[in-house]
Amino acid sequence: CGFEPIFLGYSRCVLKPKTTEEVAKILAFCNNNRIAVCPQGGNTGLVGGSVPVFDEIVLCTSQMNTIYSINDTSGVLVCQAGCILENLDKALEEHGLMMPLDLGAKGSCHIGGNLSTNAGGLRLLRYGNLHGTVLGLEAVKADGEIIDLLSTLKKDNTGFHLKHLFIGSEGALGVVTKVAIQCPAKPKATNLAFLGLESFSHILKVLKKAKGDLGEILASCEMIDQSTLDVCTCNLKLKSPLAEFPFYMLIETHGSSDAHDQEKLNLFLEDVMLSKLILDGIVTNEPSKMKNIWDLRERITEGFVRDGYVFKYDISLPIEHFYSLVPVMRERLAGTEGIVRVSGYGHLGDGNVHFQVSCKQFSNEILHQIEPFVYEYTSKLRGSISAEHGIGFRKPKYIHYSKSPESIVIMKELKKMFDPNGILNPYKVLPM
Ligand code: FAD
Ligand code: 2HG
Ligand code: ZN
Repeated sequence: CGFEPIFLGYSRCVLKPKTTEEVAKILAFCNNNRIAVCPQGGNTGLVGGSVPVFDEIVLCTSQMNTIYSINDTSGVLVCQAGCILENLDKALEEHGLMMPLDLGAKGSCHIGGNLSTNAGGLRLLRYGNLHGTVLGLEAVKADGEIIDLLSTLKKDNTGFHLKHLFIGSEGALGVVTKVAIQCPAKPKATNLAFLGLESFSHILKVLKKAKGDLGEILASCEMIDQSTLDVCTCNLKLKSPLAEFPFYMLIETHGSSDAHDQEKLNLFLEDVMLSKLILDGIVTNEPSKMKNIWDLRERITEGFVRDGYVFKYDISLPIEHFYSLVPVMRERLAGTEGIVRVSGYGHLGDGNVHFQVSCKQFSNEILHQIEPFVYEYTSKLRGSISAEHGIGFRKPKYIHYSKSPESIVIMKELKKMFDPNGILNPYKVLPM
């Protein structure tokens, strides 16, 4: 993605198969010879799942980039797992369609990687997650057996829904080779509002009102605090169209009629302005202006890297608690040397906050002030310690904060059944 890697790995061998049959042969050989394999897509994952941590061979899907079909009427796209998300979006545009997911890493991440992490992103609020939009997939088990689950049907209740096991399993149960995905119509009208607000309680009120007033056209609802926006304006020198406010919201609408959508959006904005829920705001449907605003959101990950070392947490919390970790942690870390910022932003409409503590350089002392506190805090509120990025190499020992001992046992049993020799992505996802 053009910035420093978070995890450094080591591998003597990278294989780039072109077909499912080649993947099957590689896995059968590795399984017979007990060679560990790390499946890799665009390598944009944020928890180290795609990094060969010891001596695994890398099985990279970058050569598996064929689009098989796009059906204009049903909206179903069928393609190989190594297609880059942004390329799929471009190919769909000619058919009046778009991908149901969008994320800052779209220029590099692969659809197979997206499935394997059950990636969320910026428009999940409107189009749902991949467990809903993926109609079918093909995967190869650790022993090289090809499992054809590549249905293109919207409804199919015949037996257990095995595809879901591969969605979000981070390459631990098999290698996804093909995907069938339901794509929505590309909206004819897109509008984007960027709002400045005084407090998080106002954010909650604006979110509730946006859901009620914008209804079916609400596509994204993101929030950024001032300290986070600074990583884009100060570190990356991006320009914000608004003055400084404690909080910001991005609200995007997708619809089929500009006049209808603008009327709704303008009435909503007038109301929130008059009732002083927002302090200032701009709204635009000009593509270049929308891109500049989305850059302020999508380039946050990159901006943080310039702070030094970033402790990052990807957390789901009940919506009232979405931002509560930030003030709690600011107090906990007050006076600690080397801290650059403690801040939060994220997918407000999905209850998924990205919480970070950035420091000039890695410090064990700071780490121990944050962890395991941050996981205990999340667990007490019955939140998730990984909302959308997965467990990868970074978090197996923390999975119990979000999953019961019984469910971890079942996960281990499933792993044994799919991959009895443990060759697929060892040391990842499940605790040893
Ligand atoms: P990789 O990083 O290569 O792999 C991720 C995991 O999937 C690994 O465990 C790997 O072993 C496994 N894997 C990859 N391909 C396959 C396959 N074909 N079969 C089986 N296993 C496989 N994530 C979000 O959810 N929402 C966001 O908004 C978001 N924004 C991001 C913005 C930036 C700037 C960056 C750098 C990352 C962002 N991410 C986000 C994280 C990341 O982009 C996603 O997790 C993405 O889905 C990973 O895709 P990838 O192809 O890069 O997978
Ligand atoms: C986003 O929403 C991504 O921008 C990345 O999920 C979050 O860098 C991160 O922690
Ligand atoms: Zn995110």
